[in-house]
Amino acid sequence: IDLKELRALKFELTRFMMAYKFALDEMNTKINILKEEFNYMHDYNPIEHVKSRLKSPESLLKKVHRKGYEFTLASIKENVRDIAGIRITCSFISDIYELAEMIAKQKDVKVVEYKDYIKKPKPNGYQSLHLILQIPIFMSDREELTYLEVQIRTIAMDFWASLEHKIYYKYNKEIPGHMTAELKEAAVMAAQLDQKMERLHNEIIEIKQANEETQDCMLID
Ligand code: 0O2
Repeated sequence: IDLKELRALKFELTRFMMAYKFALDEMNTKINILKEEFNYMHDYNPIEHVKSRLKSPESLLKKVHRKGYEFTLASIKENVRDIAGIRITCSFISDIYELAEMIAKQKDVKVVEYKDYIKKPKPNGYQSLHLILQIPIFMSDREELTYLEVQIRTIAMDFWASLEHKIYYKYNKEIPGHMTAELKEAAVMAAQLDQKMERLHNEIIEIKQANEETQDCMLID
């Protein structure tokens, strides 16, 4: 490969990755708008935190190799749909579905895949809602439809997934048998905690609504 070819390749690769960076920028803006407006309407903030990342070149190459995809930009673009990833941590399980719906019903967002690992957790206990989206990115000379993955989970789900991920890599992806069972047990406990918090949250909403109704009645009287 000569210098001219190398320059052309670098140009192509940089432009390829730019689309994903723009997809993240666009999605982050959408999430911030939803967050602010939801806060205004419902008087509380359903989003605890948002983290976005671009897949590293190393991790991207590993995935292409592992899945046996063709090594061309066109094939990578079509097959690797999590080059741009956003993880949203919500307060309650119901917030996850509400937020997913708010994202999915936007006109320029197409939900390509909807993977509900909350209703149906992975065998190891992993829980999260994954959306593979396609959004248009408007470049100087074209419109590029770009895939991105949005993972939405509660704080408890995130806590479990972060530590499980650390343990998984600590043991070089071979977790001892008893730990697998204990991790799954921990995932069930995290789910129970989420359900308890959801019940408390609903109770508080009901009390608040009842108080508001009483106040309204008093105003009318
Ligand atoms: P990273 O570093 O987070 O990007 P694939 O994406 O093709 O490998 P699949 O089945 O299409 O697999 O996607 P899946 O499993 O729905 O989602 C993959 C991503 O979800 C992972 O990305 C993790 O972020 C997360 N995830 C899925 N399963 C688990 C799990 O058991 N434990 C933890 N901690 N996270 C999980 P990457 O690319 O593996 O890593």
